[in-house]
Amino acid sequence: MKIFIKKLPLLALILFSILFAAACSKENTNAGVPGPYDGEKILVHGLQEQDFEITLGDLKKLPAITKHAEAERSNGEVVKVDATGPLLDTFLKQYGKTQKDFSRVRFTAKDKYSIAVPADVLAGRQIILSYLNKGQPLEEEMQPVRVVIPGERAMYWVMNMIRMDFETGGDQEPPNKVVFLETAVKSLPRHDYEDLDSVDLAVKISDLIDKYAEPDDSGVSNVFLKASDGLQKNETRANFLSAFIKITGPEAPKFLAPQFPQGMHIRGLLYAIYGRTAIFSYNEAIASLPKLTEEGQEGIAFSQIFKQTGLTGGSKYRFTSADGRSIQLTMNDLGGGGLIFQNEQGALAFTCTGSSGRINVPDLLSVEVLP
Ligand SMILES: Nc1nc2c(c(=O)[nH]1)N[C@H]1C(S)=C(S)[C@@H](COP(=O)(O)O)O[C@H]1N2
Ligand SMILES: [Mo]
Repeated sequence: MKIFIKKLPLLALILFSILFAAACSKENTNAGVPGPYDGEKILVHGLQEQDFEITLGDLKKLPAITKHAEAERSNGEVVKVDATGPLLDTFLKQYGKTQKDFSRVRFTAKDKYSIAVPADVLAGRQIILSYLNKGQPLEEEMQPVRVVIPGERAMYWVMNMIRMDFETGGDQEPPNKVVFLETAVKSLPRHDYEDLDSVDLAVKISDLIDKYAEPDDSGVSNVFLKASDGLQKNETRANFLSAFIKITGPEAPKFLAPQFPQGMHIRGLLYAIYGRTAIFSYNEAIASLPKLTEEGQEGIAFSQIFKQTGLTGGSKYRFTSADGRSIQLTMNDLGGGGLIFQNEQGALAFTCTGSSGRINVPDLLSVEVLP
């Protein structure tokens, strides 16, 4: 009896080990097990000369891993998974490639959700093309694949994934022009837009770009967007041009489109870079960036525009007002500073004091860096 009691912990340990091993191997046997969605296709673009399709069944034949991962949703809840599937790198190895060979990988879902995983995430993270969660097949609305990137926010975890675009090049050149959203929208058609139980005003991004970006935009394939809370995203040119910017109401300026799932909307948009033109929101900047006060006027420093957008400095700048009038200023004219502010009538303006004394630009529309 005494002996039996003494040995009980050992027995328990052995029993536990057997059960634990069984639990693990159960998960491993489920990896690769055939299922009703194995014929579902995923389109692959940018990996070979021609686009091609693979099936979930093909992915199930690759070595799989299982990883626990947690991520915060936009509403603050935490999503927890034990994701099983091959790594994107395991898939790419068959074609002699790795994640690091690409500037971005865009995943697109059946529900039209899409997101580009940027180079820094590709370089530092494991990307799981998961088809099991906690050892069980995915729910129908997530089939055939849920992308899981442990350590990254849930916006990258594309469920229902049916297309992968492997993109090279098209890296963002620094902008050489800034267009101020608040001035630009004054001359554009406004549309009623229903969002979050309120009807607000929005402009079509295609109207904005037609009127204010460089006429030759044939080279633009990717658009970079940044929100004041730090969110950064890349959008395809087509998605960007098909969308709206909501300019009044909750969360404005907000990038959105009726055909996008909610998760693709961007609230508190600070700027978007299209080609070499940055569309910049003064309202979002004044609400989120350090303020500067000059002679009793509160605004933001001209230098903030450079700091935020990566606009490269030059020796001369062209400041343009809404009526088309413009003025060229040198570094000396600027006196190394300058303030962008909103006057009592709500119009944007620029002011600086340099070697030519005080200079004012009313109704500020844009600033260009001149060669
Ligand atoms: N197919 C698809 N995948 C998606 C989305 C979507 O709308 N469609 N939303 C993304 C975003 S923005 C988040 S926060 C998470 C939400 O995951 P949940 O539905 O488990 O909360 O899924 C991501 N994957
Ligand atoms: Mo989200």
